Amino acid sequence: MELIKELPEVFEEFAEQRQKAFLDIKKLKDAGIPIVGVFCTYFPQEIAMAMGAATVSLCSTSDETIPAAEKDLPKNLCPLIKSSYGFASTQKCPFFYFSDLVVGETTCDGKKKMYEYLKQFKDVFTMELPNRQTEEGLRLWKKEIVRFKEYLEEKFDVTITEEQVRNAVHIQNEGRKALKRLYETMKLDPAPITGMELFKVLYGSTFKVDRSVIPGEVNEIVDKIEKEYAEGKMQERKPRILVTGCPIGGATEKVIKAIEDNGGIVVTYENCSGAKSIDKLVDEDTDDIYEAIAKRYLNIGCSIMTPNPNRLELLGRLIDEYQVDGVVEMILQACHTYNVETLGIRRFVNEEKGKPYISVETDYSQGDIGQLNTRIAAFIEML
Ligand code: BJ8
Repeated sequence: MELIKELPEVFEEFAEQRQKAFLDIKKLKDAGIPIVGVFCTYFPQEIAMAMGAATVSLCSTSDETIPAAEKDLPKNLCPLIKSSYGFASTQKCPFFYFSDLVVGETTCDGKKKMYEYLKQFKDVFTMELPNRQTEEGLRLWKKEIVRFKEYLEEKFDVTITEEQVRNAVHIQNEGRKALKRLYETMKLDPAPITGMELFKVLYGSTFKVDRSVIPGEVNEIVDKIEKEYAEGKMQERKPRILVTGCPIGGATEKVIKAIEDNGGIVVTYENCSGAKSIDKLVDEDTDDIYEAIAKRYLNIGCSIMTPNPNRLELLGRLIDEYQVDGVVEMILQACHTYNVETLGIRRFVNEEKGKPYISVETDYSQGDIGQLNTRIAAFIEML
């Protein structure tokens, strides 16, 4: 059995996509294309894409700007929120700098209050996301999506047609299908690539400014992985880990590294860096495209929803389909909604799925790497 050492060139391209996107965005800005900066998986990307805008994920994954943020915000706030605010206030995020508009959603308390202050630096449009996945909630969210469309039309003096929205939905769905095809290669046992390699493509894809290139590029990677696997190139058999919890990226990649440096392999990500943002498509075969978009996004199983059954549904499915040996949950310090949900997640994983579970709480510093390694190594050893 030969281990994969090098990845196809196109994979490397994804790993560096965030840096590349800085230049892409500058070019688009110079060409007069509207830039919309976003933070969250609930953002209905198709609406901004429909008017020809480029959407960019704003910087939020480094501790570099946290000291600056702590001048204005409480210290005991989630690092993702402080980092986001710090990047905005110091103008250190090129994506924020070039954005014509920033869109937020009423998700967790810390984020929605932080958006109020972001208005000092940029135009901010905050969408009212209901916290319940009910019929009433769906009605409100659909109204918010239409309100966002009308806001864009007025602000940028454009008309967004239904055909443009449907076209954007199709592009996004094709991208989701390709990314899903990629992460589904991890159902193979032994796994074909490492969890870090998978993560690099998933994370890199969120910085692809031209979303229509995703299917071609990702399918090329999948074809190569499948071909090499058939030829015997794969990873060693290791305990198969599912990662859940808060979004991972930048500083918190240390958790993936700790798992894979200590004898495990991440075969699936349930969080916003993985399946949560890709799993479901928008129904294209519908008379009411706005309702279909609203349904698809409202059903995302984030801990800001109460109750939050869709997280358990996805988690259970992934545990089964990926033959998971253990679940690692990463909680960002002061993230109350995910932290409170750990009790229900632990019970579900232990009692309903019969699998071991560990939660690790961390921030954006690198000071706890020793402790993370010790705890995760002990967890993997008992699998
Ligand atoms: S859909 S996970 S991207 S809200 S970690 S800022 S919840 S205190 S990031 Fe998230 Fe959208 Fe949900 Fe995904 Fe608040 Fe928690 Fe911080 Fe969080």
